[in-house]
Amino acid sequence: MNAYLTSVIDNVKKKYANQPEFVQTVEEVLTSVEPVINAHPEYEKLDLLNRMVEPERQFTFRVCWMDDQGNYHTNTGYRFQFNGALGPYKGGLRFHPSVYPGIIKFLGFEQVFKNSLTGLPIGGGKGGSDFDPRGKSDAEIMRFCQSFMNALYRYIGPDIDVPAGDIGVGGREIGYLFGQYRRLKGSFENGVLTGKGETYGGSLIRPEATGFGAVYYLTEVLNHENDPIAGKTIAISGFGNVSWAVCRKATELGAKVVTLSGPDGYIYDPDGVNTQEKFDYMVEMRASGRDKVQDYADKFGCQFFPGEKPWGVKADVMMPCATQNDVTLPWAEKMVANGLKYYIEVANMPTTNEALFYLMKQPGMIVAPSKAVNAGGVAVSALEMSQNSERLHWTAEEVDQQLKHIMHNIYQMSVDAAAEYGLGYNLVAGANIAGFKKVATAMVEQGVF
Ligand code: 2IT
Repeated sequence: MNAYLTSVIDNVKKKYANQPEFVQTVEEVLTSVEPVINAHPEYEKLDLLNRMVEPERQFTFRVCWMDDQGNYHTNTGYRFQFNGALGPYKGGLRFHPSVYPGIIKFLGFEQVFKNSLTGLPIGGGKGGSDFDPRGKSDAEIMRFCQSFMNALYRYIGPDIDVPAGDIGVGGREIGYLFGQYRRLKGSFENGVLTGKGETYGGSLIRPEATGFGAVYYLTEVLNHENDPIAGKTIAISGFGNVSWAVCRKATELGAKVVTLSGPDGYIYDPDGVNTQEKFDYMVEMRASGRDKVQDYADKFGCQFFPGEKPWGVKADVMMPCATQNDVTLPWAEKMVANGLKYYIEVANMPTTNEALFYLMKQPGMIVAPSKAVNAGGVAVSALEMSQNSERLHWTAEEVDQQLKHIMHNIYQMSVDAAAEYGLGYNLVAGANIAGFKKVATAMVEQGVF
C-alpha cells in the first residue's frame, strides 16, 4: 500500500485506539482512495490526509436538565465541525446512550465525503449527546433540547454550522432546538437547523428524503442490471423515520418490505409493510418512545423473533436502515449462502469492514455504500437551506424531482469515478473517490491550515 496512506492509518489507529468506530471509517475510506493518493504525490508534502482525519474544531459541553419529578440529570453534548472546505458544516445530531467522541467522529468523517458527493455546498459535521430519549416525556425532551441549545447556540449559524436530526432527533426535537435558538438570538434565522416543521421553514419531503433517496438509488442499481424493482422483496432493519420512508417508496414502486427490526428483535410480515395503516403505525411506534418493534407484530398478527436480526431471511434486497455495525461477518456469510444479490447500505456504516470487504469480493453481488445511498437526506437538508435563504417554499413535487436528480448524479459520479481509476463497477470505491476528490481539491486550493 502507498506508504503515506499507511502511515496516516497507523497514526489514527495508534492515536484513537479508544475510538474503534472512527478507526473503522478512516480505514474504509482511505484504503478506497489509494489510487487517488498514488496519482497525487503532492498530498504528502501538504500532509493532506492527516489534516483530513483531524476535525477542524470539536466542542464538548455539559447539558444539565430537569426531569418531571424535579430531579436534575447531567449529560455530555458534542458538536464536532469536521471539515468546512466545501461550505458550512452540515450534519445531524444523535441522541443515544451509545454516543461518545468515537461515534461523533465516525459520523462526522463519513458526513464530509457524503456531503461532497451530493454536489451541494456543504461541509461536514456531527453532534449529539449520550442522552437517552427512551421513555422520556415530551416535557423532559423539551427541557433537554433547550438546555442542549443553551450551550450549542454559540457555535452554530446559517453560514457557520447547520445541524439536523439523526437517531433520537426528529421533527419534534428540531422544533424545540429551533425555538430555543430563536429565543437566545432574538432573530429568526431558520437556516440554522434543517428538518424543521413546515410552518417555520421546513422543506417538504425532508422527512421522507433519506428513505426515498435510498430507494431511488436502489432503482439506479437495478436499472443497471435490467432488473425491475416491481415484485422485489426487501429485508430492512430499523423501524424509524428512514425505514418508514423506504417502506412507502418501495410499496409505491411495487416492491415489498418484509422485515422491520428494533433493539428487541425483528418482525417478519410476509404480506409486506405496505398499507397506509402500517405506515401510520410505524410513526406511532416511534412516537411512543418505547423503542419496541414487537408492537407491530402484536398489532398486525405477524411473527416476532425476539433478540434476533433479520439478515437470515430470504429476500432479493437487504437494506440495513438502523445503526452502525448491524451486519457482521457471520450475517454476511448467511446472506451469501442465501444467494443475495443486492446489498444496499442505508444507515451510516451498518456493516463491519470485515463483512463489507467479504461481500464486495463475492462475484455477482452488488454492494452499495451508505454514504451514497443515504445522501438524499442531507441533500434535501441543503435544499431546505436554499429555500430558507431565499425565503421560498418549494412544492413537494419540486423537491422530489430534485432529490431524484441528485440521487441519479450520486450514482453516476460513483460509477464514473471507479471506472476512471480502473476499478470496474465498484460503487463503494467510486463513492469514496468522488467524495474525496472534491474535498481534497478545495483544501489544496484554500492553502494550508
Ligand atoms: O447522516 C445524515 O446524513 C443525517 N443524519 C442528516 C444530516 C442532515 O444535515 O440532514
